[in-house]
Amino acid sequence: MKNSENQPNQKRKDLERNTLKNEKEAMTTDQGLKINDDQNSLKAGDRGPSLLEDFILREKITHFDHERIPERIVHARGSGAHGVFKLHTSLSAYTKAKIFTEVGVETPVFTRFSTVAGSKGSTDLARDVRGFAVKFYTEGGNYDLVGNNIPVFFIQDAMKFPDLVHAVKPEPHNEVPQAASAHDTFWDFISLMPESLHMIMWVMSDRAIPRSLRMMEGFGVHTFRLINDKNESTFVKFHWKPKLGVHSVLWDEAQKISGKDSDFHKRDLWNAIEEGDFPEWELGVQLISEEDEHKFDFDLLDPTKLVPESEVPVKLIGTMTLNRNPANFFAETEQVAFHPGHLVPGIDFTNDPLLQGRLFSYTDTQLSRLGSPNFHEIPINRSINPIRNNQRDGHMRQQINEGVSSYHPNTTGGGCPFQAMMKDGGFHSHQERIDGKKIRTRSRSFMDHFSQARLFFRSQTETEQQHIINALQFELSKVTRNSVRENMVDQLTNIDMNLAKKVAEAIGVDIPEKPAKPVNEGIPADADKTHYTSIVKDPKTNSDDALSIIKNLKHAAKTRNVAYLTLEKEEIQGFKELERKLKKEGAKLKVVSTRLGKIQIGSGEEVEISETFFNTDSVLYDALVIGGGKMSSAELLGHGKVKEFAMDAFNHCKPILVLSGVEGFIKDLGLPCCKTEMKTASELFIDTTSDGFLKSLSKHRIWAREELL
Ligand code: HDE
Repeated sequence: MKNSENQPNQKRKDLERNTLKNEKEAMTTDQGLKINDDQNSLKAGDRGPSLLEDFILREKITHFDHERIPERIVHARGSGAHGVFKLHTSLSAYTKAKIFTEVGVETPVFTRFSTVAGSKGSTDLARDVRGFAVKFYTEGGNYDLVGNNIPVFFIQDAMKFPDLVHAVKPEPHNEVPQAASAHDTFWDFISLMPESLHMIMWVMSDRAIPRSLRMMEGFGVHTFRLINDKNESTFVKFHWKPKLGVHSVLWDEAQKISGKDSDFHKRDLWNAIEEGDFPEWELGVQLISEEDEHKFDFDLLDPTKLVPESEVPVKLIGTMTLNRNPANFFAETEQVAFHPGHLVPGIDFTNDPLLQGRLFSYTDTQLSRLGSPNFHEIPINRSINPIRNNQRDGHMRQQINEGVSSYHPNTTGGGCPFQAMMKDGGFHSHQERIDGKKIRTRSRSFMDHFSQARLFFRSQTETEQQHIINALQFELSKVTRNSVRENMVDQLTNIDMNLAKKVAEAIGVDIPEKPAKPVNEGIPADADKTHYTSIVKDPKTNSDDALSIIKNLKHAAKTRNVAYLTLEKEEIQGFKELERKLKKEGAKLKVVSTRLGKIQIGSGEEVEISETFFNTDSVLYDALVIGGGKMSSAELLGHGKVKEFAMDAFNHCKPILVLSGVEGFIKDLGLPCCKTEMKTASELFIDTTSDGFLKSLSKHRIWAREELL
């Protein structure tokens, strides 16, 4: 018997022996009874019927039958990790929240990233907003910053949230499509809701198809308040800036990844943490004084607007490092319960009507999802500050409250628990003067729906603008009702005529000649229409570089995966040298060939073939090396999968290194751009030296190649 075959058996034997030896690890029922036979149910005779008496079988099956809980109504699919937040710059002039004043203190955190529309088992690479929720376990109680990877939202008022979610979820008659906005109901709703257009620009941009959860920005979205120890308030917008920079994949790539590895983001986050490449983000704040509340040409309370970084720079204050994977997905990532209303003294809300609605929704949803008002007692949700109050009982109560007193004020419990003074950390809502009629309306200051959509589009590079156009063409081409496509093009005319024309061209809609009158179907029948008419104007600034991914590109090859393609029969040359260079930059080189096993690498050494052409794919790598050795171009081309691998890498603008001897391979690939004339490697933006390749890798993609396609 070969050694490799023997190993698992040996392991199994060791395991069995240990289990028998270690009495403490004996299997038990939920009541603690040691189980002797977990393989067979209790029967009347060898081949007879099973007996109702078999409480062990019943317990096991009953528990299994109730294993599932309702998934989150939105953000059902997620990945989480533990970590720490460490402050490096104090905000003590603005807030009394200790996490933002005590420099150097490490606060434990649990962070969950998610997609929004898809169900729990859907793909990671859907075109969608990503949730970015952080729970800080502070000594003053849990603080949750429940944000997204896009700084604005689709709607201005919580009242519209169920409509938005119904529109984007799979259509109710046939439950199609899963985790996709490219369908009639979503675009019908959007085409009638101009307030969503700014967010639509972001969702159609590459932000909605991140390369990795580790390479996304995060935003608190709403304007919040910081409150200092003099009870003075400063408006604040929160930002998370990833240390690895912001990077995305291409839409064609995203769709293919969804088929090849729908856990791509989950696996990437998990592996990075397991390998010690701990993802890091800088927390940043934009601070706006109370006096400046009205100095902007939009309303700070409107969640469809951002504060341009060109107007208020982001001040970086601390670092979040995710350094530990959950031990159990269900217990931690699934059961974690975030809430924008989980606050600590020093942070407070504003009257943003979307935020105000969220403050109701999150506890309400946990009651049906986790099934009890005691969800705060689940380990992942527990505050590190002891809980003392007069809330009692309820399903699955864990805390054993002693004594006779469960009310306040009392003498029976010696007056405990006491109310905390403000100076001792007692929470006190910010006092804000409110004078107004009770009225169901939207402020006129919320009616400019286009200028920031335009600012976003105009701030993008040409490549990024083209990606937005491509995304809109794709999404709207999936809409079956022509009237919806027309309405959508009308909406786009108010953002940018060129954008609207290019989209119209591809989706069978008449090319618009002038901006259309904005629609707003949601106006109540007897409302004053002038109050609701959209304001169409230019943004104050014409462009803000912070909004573009490419203009802020962080050059780094760190944690990138490079595939080294080779046919198994050849000894591969120069591998060690290349691996060393990549390793120095933090990148990983993996050999992909026709079979698993080992391959010779020159000096008599061997290297592991970690993937094969049949179990992996170009879209799962950041870059490609086409191996040296004695393989001929014809041999490589003869292998269909090698060809497909290389074509995809080329089309997705990935760095490619062609080692000497196989340069001809690329020329013979039959690239669309080379049909009439032969192009050289450099004309195709392909590297032939490892140093050039490393530079390309650190730039993420060779966008110039898109022009050849
Ligand atoms: Fe949420 N949202 N949301 N949301 N949201 C939920 O709460 C809701 C909004 C966000 O990883 C739900 O526990 C309403 C904006 C994240 O567990 C639910 C409105 C932003 C997560 C809910 C919004 C978010 C949620 C579903 C409009 C960015 C996942 C499960 C008024 C600032 C948290 C749950 C996690 C989850 C309601 C809008 C972020 C139903 C009513 C804006 C990251 O309570």
